[in-house]
Amino acid sequence: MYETMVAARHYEERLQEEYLEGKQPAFDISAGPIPGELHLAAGHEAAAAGVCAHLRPEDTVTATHRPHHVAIAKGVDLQRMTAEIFGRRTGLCKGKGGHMHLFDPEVNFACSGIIAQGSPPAVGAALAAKKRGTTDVAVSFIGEGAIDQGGFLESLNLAAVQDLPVVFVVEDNDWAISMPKSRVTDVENGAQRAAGFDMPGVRVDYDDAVAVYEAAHDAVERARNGNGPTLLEVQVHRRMGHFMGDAEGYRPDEDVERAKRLDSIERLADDLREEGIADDELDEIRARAHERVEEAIEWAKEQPEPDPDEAYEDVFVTPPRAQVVTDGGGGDTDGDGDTPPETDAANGGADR
Ligand SMILES: Cc1ncc(C[n+]2csc(CCOP(=O)(O)OP(=O)(O)O)c2C)c(N)n1
Ligand SMILES: [Mg+2]
Repeated sequence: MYETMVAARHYEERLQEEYLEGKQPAFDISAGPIPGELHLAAGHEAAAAGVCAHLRPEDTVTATHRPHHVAIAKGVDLQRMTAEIFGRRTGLCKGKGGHMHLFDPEVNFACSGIIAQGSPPAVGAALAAKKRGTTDVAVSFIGEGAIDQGGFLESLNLAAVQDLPVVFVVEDNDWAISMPKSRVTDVENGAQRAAGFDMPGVRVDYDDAVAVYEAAHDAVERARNGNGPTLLEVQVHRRMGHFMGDAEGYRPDEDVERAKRLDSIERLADDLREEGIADDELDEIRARAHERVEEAIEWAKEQPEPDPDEAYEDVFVTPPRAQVVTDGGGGDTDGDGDTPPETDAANGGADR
């Protein structure tokens, strides 16, 4: 768990550096080696490591728009995940998904930029496991800002009524972008929601990886043994902005300082030292984790960019291009010879 957490933290710190390259001075979100938004999970590591330590590759995990720590803990291929984040062709989704859309069927991992979107598919995976008679479980990670979403609440209900092997994990970092949780929900903590669905609701009040591990043990075992779902909330801390480039003007300085002070990785290192693990050994683990991250980033940056012609592959519908109204002319009106046949068939070839 320590190695996983160190790797996850180092990964986010390195991605932050890479991301900011070329984006200044006027913060151009599309510039630099990682185009688009980037939500980093520094400060959330204990939740991912403590829960995923109980999982096998066959178990399903769905994560959020802030997915890297969970993906690393679940064992997603770090090189292909990094290539995806850098928008490269050998990425998990051929560079078309980006950092919020990582899918690794080898270890049954998925995530989404639509908040609470992961809960229904996790319930689906749990239902499939039950119908197939396996002992696989599913885990749905969401943020505390998503606990009032209909998809999440309906997922709790279906999981409870059918006793499905699923664990709902709420990562409570106190904020949903700039919105403090006290302004959007009246329950003191997300675990209380479980009572309305007659399932156990457990909250780990501080991001102690060992406490998360123990709470997750009970929840995962309960699911594996056919005894139904659990809702587990873990207090975590957002050490960075909501996304890279967030100036956090809404956030009190004390809150930022507190998040930095309460470091779950340091806490776990202290626990390990108390258990007699030597500093040398901790250094070795850290070095190994850092090396793995550096190798993945180096590898990803050497990967080819996708060919623009591949943009229309792997899509359900060929997106319409900019429409140019012509007086009855059809087909390839821009003369570049690449008229997508579906588009032309759908609109009669009359406009492009
Ligand atoms: C359905 C939906 N509504 C709104 C958004 C915009 N949005 C992106 S992240 C976010 C807040 C998420 O907060 P939380 O669930 O607490 O996760 P955190 O960012 O704190 O990890 C919102 C509202 C979205 N992506 N999806
Ligand atoms: Mg949050």
